[in-house]
Amino acid sequence: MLTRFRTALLAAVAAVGLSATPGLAQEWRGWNIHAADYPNGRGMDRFGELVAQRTNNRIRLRTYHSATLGQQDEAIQQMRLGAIDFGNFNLSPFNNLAPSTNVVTLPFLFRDVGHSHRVMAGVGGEEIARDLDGIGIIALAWYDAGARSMYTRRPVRVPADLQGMKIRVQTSDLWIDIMRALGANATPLPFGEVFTSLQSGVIDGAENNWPSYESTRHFEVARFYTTTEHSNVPEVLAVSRQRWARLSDADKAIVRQAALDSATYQRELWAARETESRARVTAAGVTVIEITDRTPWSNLMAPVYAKYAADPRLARMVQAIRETP
Ligand code: BDP
Repeated sequence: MLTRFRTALLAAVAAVGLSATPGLAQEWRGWNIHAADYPNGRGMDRFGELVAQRTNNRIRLRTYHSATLGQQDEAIQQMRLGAIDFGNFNLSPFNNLAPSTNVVTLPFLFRDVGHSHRVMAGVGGEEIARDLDGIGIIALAWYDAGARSMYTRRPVRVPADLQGMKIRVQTSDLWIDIMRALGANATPLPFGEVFTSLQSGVIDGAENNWPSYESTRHFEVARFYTTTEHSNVPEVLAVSRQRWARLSDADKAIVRQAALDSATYQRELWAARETESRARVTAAGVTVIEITDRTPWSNLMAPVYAKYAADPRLARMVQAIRETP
């Protein structure tokens, strides 16, 4: 109720802001789930600096870090309404809204980070941008999110260890199917609720990349990290269609280029932070269970692929991604 009220209020505020005369200074509100010093937060702040610089402060961006504007699913709805102007989102929370985002979430699809960059610069990026546009969100650039692995309160060495465990996932049917295929029970929860849910034992584990596992302090309550590296789902830096539609072509070009420049910066920071976060949690005594042969894990994904590849468009995307060098 409160949430709905807040969303309506924000939409009203945004509508007033948008009716301002074009050409006058405008301030955009941006959503970020992570802390300001996380690579994504720094990327978004860089985006804002570049836009301000290149428009002589006509367009000023302010990023609200640490999910102060709400959790991810709520923020996506607010972007669609134009109540939030820009944001950095993981692509999995779009799985039920934008079909092509399922493809880049699929387990064990990307060979390495270079492969994912080439896919996002080509077929993956194009298809996803088209689907996001269809729901009122303009994709500007892709941020890195590394590989996601399992982390749990009890050790997981083989898939059978997950049998019956409650594993937190993002809101996405595909993630529920992935966990089912692994024998676990998927528990969709907002990111901000994972720590206390792990602590209280409401869930047995979750899955994420090294920087998120570390920055959220989930490692203090889930002490086993199993390097399944099962998904490399990337992130998007996006602007609401309401804002976008009111920009001149020249400003659109400035905003897009600033987003691309910020992604180059975020990707550099990301690579360094992955190493740093891993070192930090290891120093804090986390048990890292190294998976060297992922075949037993990827074999279990056959039903997941069969289900999602039943859609001819998604099947074509999977094929094109496999053929991307
Ligand atoms: C992090 C993503 C963030 C997601 C979070 C999650 O950067 O956008 O909200 O995972 O699992 O890696 O919810």
